[in-house]
Amino acid sequence: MTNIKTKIGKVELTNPILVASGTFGYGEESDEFIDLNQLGGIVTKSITVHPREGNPSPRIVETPSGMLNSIGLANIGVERYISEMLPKYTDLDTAVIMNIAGSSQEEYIDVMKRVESVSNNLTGYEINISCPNVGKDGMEFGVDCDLTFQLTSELRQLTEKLLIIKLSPNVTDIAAIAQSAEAAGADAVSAINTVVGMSINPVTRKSNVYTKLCGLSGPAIKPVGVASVYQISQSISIPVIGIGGIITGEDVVEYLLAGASAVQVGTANYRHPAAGLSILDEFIDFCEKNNISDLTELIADLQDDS
Ligand code: RRO
Repeated sequence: MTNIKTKIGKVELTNPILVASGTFGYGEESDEFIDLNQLGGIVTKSITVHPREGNPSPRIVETPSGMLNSIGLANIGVERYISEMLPKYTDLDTAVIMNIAGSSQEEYIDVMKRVESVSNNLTGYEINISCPNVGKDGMEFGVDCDLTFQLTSELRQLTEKLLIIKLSPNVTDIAAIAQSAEAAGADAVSAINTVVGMSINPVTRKSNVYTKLCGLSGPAIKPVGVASVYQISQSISIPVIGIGGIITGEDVVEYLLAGASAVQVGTANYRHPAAGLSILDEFIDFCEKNNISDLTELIADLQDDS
Protein backbone atom coordinates (compact mmCIF):
# COMPACT_ATOMS: atom_id res chain seq x y z
CA MET A 1 0.00 0.00 0.00
CA THR A 2 1.26 3.44 -0.93
CA ASN A 3 1.71 5.96 1.86
CA ILE A 4 -0.37 8.86 0.53
CA LYS A 5 -0.07 11.16 3.54
CA THR A 6 1.36 14.57 2.71
CA LYS A 7 2.60 17.53 4.73
CA ILE A 8 1.66 21.17 4.28
CA GLY A 9 3.58 23.20 6.86
CA LYS A 10 3.02 21.59 10.24
CA VAL A 11 -0.13 19.87 9.08
CA GLU A 12 -0.22 16.27 7.89
CA LEU A 13 -3.07 15.52 5.49
CA THR A 14 -4.34 11.95 5.25
CA ASN A 15 -4.20 12.24 1.46
CA PRO A 16 -3.33 14.92 -1.13
CA ILE A 17 -6.84 15.58 -2.48
CA LEU A 18 -8.66 18.65 -1.21
CA VAL A 19 -11.74 20.32 -2.66
CA ALA A 20 -11.24 23.85 -3.97
CA SER A 21 -12.82 27.00 -2.62
CA GLY A 22 -15.97 28.14 -4.35
CA THR A 23 -16.77 24.72 -5.79
CA PHE A 24 -17.93 23.01 -2.62
CA GLY A 25 -19.94 25.63 -0.74
CA TYR A 26 -19.17 25.72 2.95
CA GLY A 27 -18.65 21.97 3.00
CA GLU A 28 -21.95 20.98 4.51
CA GLU A 29 -24.11 21.06 1.34
CA SER A 30 -22.52 17.89 -0.05
CA ASP A 31 -22.31 15.73 3.04
CA GLU A 32 -25.16 13.47 1.92
CA PHE A 33 -23.34 12.66 -1.34
CA ILE A 34 -19.82 12.18 -0.02
CA ASP A 35 -18.03 11.10 3.14
CA LEU A 36 -16.18 14.35 3.74
CA ASN A 37 -13.74 12.66 6.12
CA GLN A 38 -12.23 10.70 3.25
CA LEU A 39 -11.02 13.89 1.59
CA GLY A 40 -7.57 15.26 2.39
CA GLY A 41 -9.30 18.54 3.20
CA ILE A 42 -12.01 21.03 2.38
CA VAL A 43 -11.38 24.64 1.41
CA THR A 44 -14.52 26.62 2.06
CA LYS A 45 -16.02 29.37 -0.11
CA SER A 46 -14.39 32.81 0.10
CA ILE A 47 -15.63 34.85 3.05
CA THR A 48 -15.59 38.64 3.30
CA VAL A 49 -16.35 40.94 6.25
CA HIS A 50 -19.87 41.70 5.03
CA PRO A 51 -22.32 39.36 3.27
CA ARG A 52 -22.36 39.79 -0.51
CA GLU A 53 -25.05 39.00 -3.09
CA GLY A 54 -22.48 38.61 -5.83
CA ASN A 55 -22.83 39.63 -9.47
CA PRO A 56 -26.09 39.60 -11.45
CA SER A 57 -26.71 36.52 -13.60
CA PRO A 58 -25.80 34.99 -15.95
CA ARG A 59 -22.73 34.24 -13.93
CA ILE A 60 -21.76 30.75 -15.10
CA VAL A 61 -21.39 29.42 -18.65
CA GLU A 62 -19.94 26.18 -20.01
CA THR A 63 -17.06 26.34 -22.47
CA PRO A 64 -15.15 23.61 -24.33
CA SER A 65 -13.40 21.57 -21.61
CA GLY A 66 -14.23 24.08 -18.94
CA MET A 67 -16.50 26.76 -17.57
CA LEU A 68 -16.51 30.47 -16.99
CA ASN A 69 -17.72 32.02 -13.76
CA SER A 70 -18.29 35.47 -12.43
CA ILE A 71 -19.93 34.82 -9.09
CA GLY A 72 -18.57 38.03 -7.64
CA LEU A 73 -17.75 36.68 -4.20
CA ALA A 74 -21.31 35.89 -3.13
CA ASN A 75 -21.04 34.79 0.50
CA ILE A 76 -22.71 34.91 3.90
CA GLY A 77 -20.15 37.18 5.58
CA VAL A 78 -17.83 36.39 8.46
CA GLU A 79 -20.35 36.67 11.31
CA ARG A 80 -22.69 34.04 9.88
CA TYR A 81 -19.69 31.89 8.96
CA ILE A 82 -18.64 31.99 12.61
CA SER A 83 -22.07 31.29 14.06
CA GLU A 84 -23.44 28.83 11.48
CA MET A 85 -20.50 27.10 9.81
CA LEU A 86 -17.68 26.81 12.34
CA PRO A 87 -19.77 24.68 14.75
CA LYS A 88 -20.47 22.20 11.92
CA TYR A 89 -16.76 21.62 11.42
CA THR A 90 -16.11 20.43 14.96
CA ASP A 91 -17.34 16.90 14.15
CA LEU A 92 -15.32 16.58 10.95
CA ASP A 93 -12.20 14.47 10.86
CA THR A 94 -10.55 16.17 7.89
CA ALA A 95 -8.68 19.43 7.41
CA VAL A 96 -10.97 22.43 7.04
CA ILE A 97 -9.36 25.50 5.52
CA MET A 98 -11.22 28.80 5.47
CA ASN A 99 -10.76 30.93 2.35
CA ILE A 100 -10.73 34.68 3.07
CA ALA A 101 -11.17 37.51 0.55
CA GLY A 102 -11.27 41.28 0.84
CA SER A 103 -10.84 44.49 -1.07
CA SER A 104 -8.34 46.05 1.34
CA GLN A 105 -5.72 44.79 3.76
CA GLU A 106 -7.95 45.91 6.64
CA GLU A 107 -10.78 43.70 5.43
CA TYR A 108 -8.68 40.54 5.35
CA ILE A 109 -7.30 41.39 8.78
CA ASP A 110 -10.78 42.06 10.15
CA VAL A 111 -12.09 38.68 8.97
CA MET A 112 -9.13 36.76 10.36
CA LYS A 113 -9.21 38.60 13.69
CA ARG A 114 -12.86 37.78 14.17
CA VAL A 115 -12.34 34.11 13.42
CA GLU A 116 -9.21 33.89 15.58
CA SER A 117 -11.11 35.43 18.51
CA VAL A 118 -13.52 32.50 18.73
CA SER A 119 -12.72 28.93 19.58
CA ASN A 120 -12.71 26.81 16.42
CA ASN A 121 -11.02 23.78 14.95
CA LEU A 122 -10.12 25.19 11.55
CA THR A 123 -6.87 23.78 10.18
CA GLY A 124 -5.93 27.04 8.57
CA TYR A 125 -6.64 29.80 6.10
CA GLU A 126 -6.31 30.18 2.37
CA ILE A 127 -5.98 33.84 1.46
CA ASN A 128 -7.62 34.70 -1.84
CA ILE A 129 -5.50 37.40 -3.43
CA SER A 130 -6.60 36.29 -6.86
CA CYS A 131 -10.33 36.76 -7.46
CA PRO A 132 -10.77 37.90 -11.07
CA ASN A 133 -14.40 39.02 -10.71
CA VAL A 134 -14.66 41.85 -8.22
CA GLY A 135 -13.10 44.74 -10.04
CA LYS A 136 -9.55 45.90 -9.63
CA ASP A 137 -9.45 45.84 -5.82
CA GLY A 138 -9.53 42.08 -5.34
CA MET A 139 -6.70 41.56 -7.79
CA GLU A 140 -4.39 44.32 -6.60
CA PHE A 141 -2.68 42.12 -4.02
CA GLY A 142 -2.27 39.17 -6.31
CA VAL A 143 -0.46 41.06 -9.04
CA ASP A 144 1.90 43.00 -6.79
CA CYS A 145 4.84 41.50 -4.88
CA ASP A 146 4.99 44.26 -2.25
CA LEU A 147 1.26 44.12 -1.49
CA THR A 148 1.43 40.32 -1.29
CA PHE A 149 4.34 40.60 1.13
CA GLN A 150 2.61 43.21 3.31
CA LEU A 151 -0.71 41.37 3.49
CA THR A 152 0.92 38.01 4.19
CA SER A 153 3.13 39.53 6.93
CA GLU A 154 0.13 41.14 8.65
CA LEU A 155 -1.90 37.93 8.55
CA ARG A 156 1.07 35.84 9.69
CA GLN A 157 1.13 37.86 12.90
CA LEU A 158 -2.51 37.02 13.59
CA THR A 159 -2.42 33.24 13.37
CA GLU A 160 -0.34 30.19 14.07
CA LYS A 161 -2.67 28.12 11.94
CA LEU A 162 -1.75 27.07 8.42
CA LEU A 163 -1.48 30.15 6.18
CA ILE A 164 -1.82 29.48 2.45
CA ILE A 165 -1.75 32.23 -0.18
CA LYS A 166 -3.83 31.50 -3.30
CA LEU A 167 -2.20 32.89 -6.42
CA SER A 168 -3.52 34.25 -9.68
CA PRO A 169 -2.32 33.05 -13.07
CA ASN A 170 -3.22 36.45 -14.52
CA VAL A 171 0.20 37.93 -13.80
CA THR A 172 3.51 38.30 -15.57
CA ASP A 173 5.56 36.33 -13.05
CA ILE A 174 3.62 34.05 -10.69
CA ALA A 175 6.84 32.71 -9.12
CA ALA A 176 7.81 36.21 -7.97
CA ILE A 177 4.48 36.60 -6.15
CA ALA A 178 5.01 33.17 -4.56
CA GLN A 179 8.47 34.26 -3.38
CA SER A 180 6.92 37.32 -1.69
CA ALA A 181 4.38 35.11 0.10
CA GLU A 182 7.15 32.78 1.28
CA ALA A 183 9.37 35.65 2.44
CA ALA A 184 6.47 37.04 4.51
CA GLY A 185 5.93 33.76 6.33
CA ALA A 186 3.28 31.86 4.39
CA ASP A 187 3.27 28.11 5.06
CA ALA A 188 2.27 27.27 1.48
CA VAL A 189 0.89 28.72 -1.72
CA SER A 190 -1.94 27.37 -3.83
CA ALA A 191 -2.09 27.87 -7.59
CA ILE A 192 -3.93 28.60 -9.72
CA ASN A 193 -7.14 30.60 -9.41
CA THR A 194 -9.12 30.98 -12.63
CA VAL A 195 -7.71 32.37 -15.86
CA VAL A 196 -9.38 35.52 -17.18
CA GLY A 197 -11.73 34.57 -20.02
CA MET A 198 -14.74 35.75 -22.01
CA SER A 199 -17.56 34.26 -24.09
CA ILE A 200 -19.76 36.09 -26.61
CA ASN A 201 -22.97 34.97 -28.31
CA PRO A 202 -22.31 35.62 -32.02
CA VAL A 203 -26.01 36.08 -32.85
CA THR A 204 -27.02 38.48 -30.08
CA ARG A 205 -23.50 39.96 -29.97
CA LYS A 206 -23.82 40.01 -26.19
CA SER A 207 -21.57 38.55 -23.55
CA ASN A 208 -22.71 35.17 -22.22
CA VAL A 209 -21.72 36.32 -18.72
CA TYR A 210 -23.03 39.53 -17.15
CA THR A 211 -19.64 40.97 -16.22
CA LYS A 212 -18.12 40.15 -19.63
CA LEU A 213 -14.69 39.29 -18.22
CA CYS A 214 -14.79 36.24 -15.95
CA GLY A 215 -12.75 33.28 -14.71
CA LEU A 216 -12.04 30.14 -16.75
CA SER A 217 -11.64 26.81 -14.92
CA GLY A 218 -11.73 23.09 -15.75
CA PRO A 219 -9.52 20.81 -17.87
CA ALA A 220 -8.95 23.66 -20.36
CA ILE A 221 -6.63 25.33 -17.83
CA LYS A 222 -4.78 22.25 -16.54
CA PRO A 223 -1.61 22.91 -18.58
CA VAL A 224 -1.54 26.49 -17.24
CA GLY A 225 -1.89 25.16 -13.68
CA VAL A 226 0.82 22.53 -14.11
CA ALA A 227 3.21 25.07 -15.64
CA SER A 228 2.52 27.53 -12.83
CA VAL A 229 3.15 24.90 -10.16
CA TYR A 230 6.38 23.95 -11.91
CA GLN A 231 7.61 27.55 -12.09
CA ILE A 232 6.65 28.26 -8.49
CA SER A 233 8.12 25.09 -7.04
CA GLN A 234 11.43 25.83 -8.76
CA SER A 235 11.51 29.20 -6.95
CA ILE A 236 10.37 28.55 -3.36
CA SER A 237 10.88 25.94 -0.64
CA ILE A 238 7.43 25.97 0.98
CA PRO A 239 4.83 23.50 -0.36
CA VAL A 240 2.72 24.27 -3.41
CA ILE A 241 -0.88 23.09 -3.68
CA GLY A 242 -1.83 22.53 -7.33
CA ILE A 243 -5.22 23.61 -8.68
CA GLY A 244 -6.65 23.68 -12.18
CA GLY A 245 -8.59 21.18 -14.23
CA ILE A 246 -7.99 18.02 -12.21
CA ILE A 247 -10.49 15.32 -13.17
CA THR A 248 -8.45 12.07 -12.99
CA GLY A 249 -5.93 10.37 -10.74
CA GLU A 250 -3.26 10.85 -13.40
CA ASP A 251 -3.92 14.61 -13.33
CA VAL A 252 -2.96 14.51 -9.66
CA VAL A 253 0.27 12.67 -10.52
CA GLU A 254 1.06 15.30 -13.16
CA TYR A 255 0.71 18.11 -10.60
CA LEU A 256 2.87 16.24 -8.06
CA LEU A 257 5.59 15.66 -10.65
CA ALA A 258 5.53 19.40 -11.44
CA GLY A 259 6.22 20.04 -7.75
CA ALA A 260 2.89 20.10 -5.89
CA SER A 261 2.60 18.47 -2.46
CA ALA A 262 -1.20 18.33 -2.63
CA VAL A 263 -3.96 19.36 -5.03
CA GLN A 264 -7.43 20.84 -5.00
CA VAL A 265 -10.27 19.54 -7.15
CA GLY A 266 -12.57 22.34 -8.31
CA THR A 267 -14.74 22.32 -11.42
CA ALA A 268 -15.07 18.49 -11.34
CA ASN A 269 -17.22 18.91 -8.20
CA TYR A 270 -19.92 20.47 -10.39
CA ARG A 271 -20.19 17.19 -12.32
CA HIS A 272 -20.39 15.21 -9.12
CA PRO A 273 -19.80 16.31 -5.54
CA ALA A 274 -17.93 13.05 -4.88
CA ALA A 275 -15.48 13.66 -7.77
CA GLY A 276 -12.65 14.19 -5.28
CA LEU A 277 -13.07 10.66 -3.95
CA SER A 278 -13.12 8.96 -7.36
CA ILE A 279 -10.00 10.94 -8.25
CA LEU A 280 -8.46 9.76 -4.98
CA ASP A 281 -9.27 6.11 -5.82
CA GLU A 282 -7.72 6.50 -9.27
CA PHE A 283 -4.64 8.13 -7.74
CA ILE A 284 -4.20 5.25 -5.30
CA ASP A 285 -4.62 2.73 -8.15
CA PHE A 286 -1.98 4.53 -10.18
CA CYS A 287 0.47 4.49 -7.27
CA GLU A 288 -0.07 0.82 -6.60
CA LYS A 289 0.24 -0.20 -10.25
CA ASN A 290 3.45 1.80 -10.51
CA ASN A 291 5.01 0.47 -7.28
CA ILE A 292 5.13 3.86 -5.61
CA SER A 293 5.61 3.24 -1.90
CA ASP A 294 5.34 6.86 -0.80
CA LEU A 295 3.71 9.86 -2.44
CA THR A 296 6.82 11.93 -1.77
CA GLU A 297 8.57 9.89 -4.50
CA LEU A 298 6.43 11.77 -7.00
CA ILE A 299 6.81 15.33 -5.73
CA ALA A 300 8.93 17.39 -8.17
CA ASP A 301 10.24 14.19 -9.77
CA LEU A 302 9.93 15.48 -13.32
CA GLN A 303 12.55 13.66 -15.42
CA ASP A 304 14.68 15.19 -18.13
CA ASP A 305 14.86 13.66 -21.61
CA SER A 306 18.36 12.34 -21.29
O1 RRO B 1 -16.60 34.66 -6.65
C1 RRO B 1 -16.01 34.62 -7.74
O2 RRO B 1 -16.46 35.15 -8.75
C2 RRO B 1 -14.70 33.97 -7.87
C3 RRO B 1 -13.71 34.01 -6.91
BR1 RRO B 1 -13.94 34.80 -5.24
C4 RRO B 1 -12.43 33.44 -7.19
O3 RRO B 1 -11.49 33.45 -6.40
N1 RRO B 1 -12.27 32.87 -8.41
C5 RRO B 1 -13.24 32.82 -9.32
O4 RRO B 1 -13.03 32.27 -10.41
N2 RRO B 1 -14.45 33.37 -9.05
